[in-house]
Amino acid sequence: MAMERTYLMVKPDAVQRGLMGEIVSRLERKGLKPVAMKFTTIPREICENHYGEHKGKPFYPGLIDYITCGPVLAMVWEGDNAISVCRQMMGKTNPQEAAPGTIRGDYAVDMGRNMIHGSDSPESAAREISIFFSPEELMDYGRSIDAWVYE
Ligand code: IDP
Ligand code: MG
Repeated sequence: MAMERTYLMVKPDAVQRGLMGEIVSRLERKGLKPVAMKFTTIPREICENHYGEHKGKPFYPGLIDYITCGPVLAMVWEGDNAISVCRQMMGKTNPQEAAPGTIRGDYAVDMGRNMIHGSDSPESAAREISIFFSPEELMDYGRSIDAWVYE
């Protein structure tokens, strides 16, 4: 098994639309384990750091405005191959191309209002987790149900 941690973030549009619980619920029902959560409005400089790879792209200013416009739910989730499992649950970046059954496929229609962020590699997961959480905010605990989630 490849136990991984990934940084996920319910974006401001999903918070405003009352869909935080829906997203957390899907992740829980999948069998993933919550490691950290924080309801917070992201300062601009931190958002610019988080999305540094997109600096200079045409959508970048709008992206920073969007993500900093209101509270987000910053989260860390753990599971076997959690990074790719969560990317699959999110669906493609463009919600119009995201498959039904995915979060973006079921709830969004616009690339600039696509509900959720998820790390795309172990390197970006480690980087993003460290931007939003200190080590002591990451909960280390066991769950008896994991014997029924993993063989
Ligand atoms: P991802 O969120 O699926 O990893 P990225 O390519 O990393 O997609 O883009 C980061 C975020 O920037 C997207 O989730 C979306 O909110 C926004 N974004 C990307 N491309 C566009 C675009 O062409 N128009 C508007 N927003 C975009
Ligand atoms: Mg990305």
